[in-house]
Amino acid sequence: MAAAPGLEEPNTMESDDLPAQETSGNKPYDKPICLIVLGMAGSGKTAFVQRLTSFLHSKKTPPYVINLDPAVKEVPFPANIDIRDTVKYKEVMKQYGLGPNGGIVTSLNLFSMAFDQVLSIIEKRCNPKDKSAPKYVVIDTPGQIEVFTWSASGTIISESIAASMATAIVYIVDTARNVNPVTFMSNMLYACSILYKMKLPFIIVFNKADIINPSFAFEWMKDFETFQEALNDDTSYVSNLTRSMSLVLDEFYSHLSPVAVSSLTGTGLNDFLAAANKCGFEYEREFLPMYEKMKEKRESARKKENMDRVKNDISDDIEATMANVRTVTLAPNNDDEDDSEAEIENADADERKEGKSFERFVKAKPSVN
Ligand SMILES: Nc1nc2c(ncn2[C@@H]2O[C@H](COP(=O)(O)OP(=O)(O)O)[C@@H](O)[C@H]2O)c(=O)[nH]1
Ligand SMILES: [Mg+2]
Repeated sequence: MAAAPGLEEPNTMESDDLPAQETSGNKPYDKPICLIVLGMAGSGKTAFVQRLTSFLHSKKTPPYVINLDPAVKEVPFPANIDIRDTVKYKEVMKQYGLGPNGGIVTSLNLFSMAFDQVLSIIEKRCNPKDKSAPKYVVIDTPGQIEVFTWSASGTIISESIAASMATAIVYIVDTARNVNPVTFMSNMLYACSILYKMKLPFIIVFNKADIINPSFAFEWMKDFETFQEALNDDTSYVSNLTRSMSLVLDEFYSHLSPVAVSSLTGTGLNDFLAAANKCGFEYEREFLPMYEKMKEKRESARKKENMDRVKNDISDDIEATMANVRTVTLAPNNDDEDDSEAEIENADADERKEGKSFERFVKAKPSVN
């Protein structure tokens, strides 16, 4: 394997040493943007959210921060919404007889059921018309990545937010653990699968840049021949597969904004914000139309569901009315017997007619559905 640049370097890297991002000519995206922070356990999601939060505070643009990790002991940043205030993960484990992983997944599922309320709070707080409203919503997710990426709750949460404001996935990579090209490739394949699942703009953050300069990863992503060279010494089945996969991933890389960051020292955060800014425009250009269609579909499904409920209620009411009318018809009445019988029969016929005509009206009105 070719040695990655900076592999033996001490932790002396400054911001200028990091790969430069294209920041010039970027118009500022002036609406709020939500950043969902994902990554393997220990990659530094929480540390990144903490560092970004304090960086944004220092720039006088404090973000709106949400912690979705129910199992974290201490949240090292000021969270505006903390899942732990709503769901006690240890209680969930006890109540449902679950282990730690099941407890975390179920806690997130329970939280996602009330996410409509959370979303309306976020929408109110981040109203784009309010000049002092937060420009960034930052979400920290549970340590184990699959809890969010392969659960129904993760999809519900990310889709609900993305239907309401610009949203991007921030995928954190532990650079020091990805110097091996085969490990790097498997991490990128995971990132790729998340991109296709989440259908949102994507930023790859090569974190822990203070330990090792991520320029080797940038090279591998830019030029697959360099990556193939890194694999040269390895002729195993996995590395042969990796070689072929690298060609496939070329297309994936072309849609990415990779940035090098150290959550320990805070280097690279300006580059990160430039990438987030680009994602805001990308969301509006490529993803918003899809989310608007999804919103419309969901809205019309909701309308149809309400209409079906109304139809059911109506036919229940008609049946109940008919039953009443029949009871009244059968009840003995000695006064003006003939007159009242005739009246009831008329009412019965009228009810049937009204019921039928209302049913016809409902059926003939597809636009209401
Ligand atoms: N040197 C260094 N360590 C980091 C950096 N980011 C995170 N860490 C450490 O990596 C470990 C895991 O970080 P954490 O944020 O808890 O990871 P999470 O599970 O993804 O939330 C902690 O010990 C952090 O101090 C970084 O940029 N540089
Ligand atoms: Mg964490």
